[in-house]
Amino acid sequence: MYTQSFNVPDTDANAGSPLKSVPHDTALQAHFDAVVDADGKIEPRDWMPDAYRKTLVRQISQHAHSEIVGMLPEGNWISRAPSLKRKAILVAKVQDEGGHGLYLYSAAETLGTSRDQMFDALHSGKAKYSSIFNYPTLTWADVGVVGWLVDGAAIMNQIPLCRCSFGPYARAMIRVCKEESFHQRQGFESLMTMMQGTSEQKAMVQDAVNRWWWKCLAMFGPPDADSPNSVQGMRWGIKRISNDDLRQKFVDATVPQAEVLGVTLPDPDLKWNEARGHHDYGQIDWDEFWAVVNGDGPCNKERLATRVKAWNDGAWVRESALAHARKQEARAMKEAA
Ligand code: FAQ
Repeated sequence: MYTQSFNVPDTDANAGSPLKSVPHDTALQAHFDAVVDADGKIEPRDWMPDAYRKTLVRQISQHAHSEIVGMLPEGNWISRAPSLKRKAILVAKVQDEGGHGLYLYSAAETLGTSRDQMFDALHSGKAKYSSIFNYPTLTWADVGVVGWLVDGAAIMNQIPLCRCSFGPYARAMIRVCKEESFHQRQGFESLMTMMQGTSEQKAMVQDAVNRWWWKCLAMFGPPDADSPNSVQGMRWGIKRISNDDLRQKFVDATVPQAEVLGVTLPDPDLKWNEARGHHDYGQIDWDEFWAVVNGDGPCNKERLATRVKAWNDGAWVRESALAHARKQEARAMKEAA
C-alpha cells in the first residue's frame, strides 16, 4: 500500500538505502557510534545496525498504533459531548491523534517497513499498543481525565523523544508534543469547569481520577529493573530518561495540579519526601499491567475488533485510490510517449 519506502528506487545510486541489506562494516559502525555519542541525528539513508532499526520499528509502530487505538475511548463521546464547544474541541483532539498516528507510521516507513506490515501486526494482535487504551471511558469526566492525565503522561514521555537519535521520529515528536500540550490543557480546563459545578459533577470527576490514576502511572512501562529494552535504548539515544524517572517526574508534576483542581489522588502512600526531593508513591499493580498488555484488559478485544472493522470497511477507499493512481500513471505515460 502507500509507503514512503517504495519511493526509494533500489539502484546502486541508493547504496545507503534502508531497503538494502548493508554488510556489517566496522567503519560504518564506528561512524554510527560517533554520531550517536555526539548527540547527532541518524537519518533513514544512513547506515545503522539492524538491531537499532528493529528497535525503532518496534517502538515507533507501537507508538503509532497507540495513537490510532487511542482515538477510540474518546471518539465514542463525540456524539454525547455536553455542548457544541466541547464537541468541537473533542473532534479536533481525536483528529489530532489520527494525525499523530500518520506521522508516526510515515516515520517508521522510512526504516523500510510497510504500512501493510504494521497494520497486519496490529490486526493480528502481534503488535503492542499502550495499555491505557484498553480501559473504558464510562462518563464525560473520563474524557477530561484522559486529557489531563493520559495526555499529561504521554507528553512527559514524549518530550525527551524530541531529542531521539533517529531524525524522523524526533521531528515528528516536536509537532506531536505541541498538540498534546493543547490536549492536556483542554482536559484540565474541562475538569476545572466540572469542579465548579454541582456535587454530582465533582463526584464524577473524583471517580474518574480514582479509576485512571494507577493506569496512567503504568503507562511509563515496567520498573527500570524489569525493562529489557531500556539499557540499549538509552545507549542508542532513543530513550533519554528511564521509565521510573519519567514516572516520578509525572507524579511530582501532577500532585500540585490535583490540588488546584480540588481532587484527591487515590494513593494513601503519596507524600512529599524531603530527603529525596520527590513524592513517594504506592505500589503499582504490575500483574494487572501485564495482563492488559497481553490482551486481557477490559476492552482489548473490543478495541482490536473496532480497528479491524475500520480497516475492512475502508478497503474500497484504498482500492479506489490505487485505481486512480494507476489511471493517472497510464495517462502520463501515454502523454509522454
Ligand atoms: N503498554 O523494556 P520496556 C498517547 C512493553 S501515546 C503496552 O520498558 P521500552 C497519546 C514494551 O513495548 C502512548 N506495552 O520497553 C494519546 C516492551 O515490549 P516489547 C504511547 C508496554 O520500549 C493520548 C515491554 O513492555 N506512547 O498516549 C507499555 O524501552 C490520549 C518491556 O518494556 C508511546 O508509545 C505500555 N504502557 O519502553 C492518544 C511512546 N510499557 O515491545 C490518545 C513511545 C511498556 O519488547 C489519547 N514509546 N510496554 O514486546 C516509548 O517511549 C517506550 O516504548 C515505552 C516502553 C516507554 C512505552
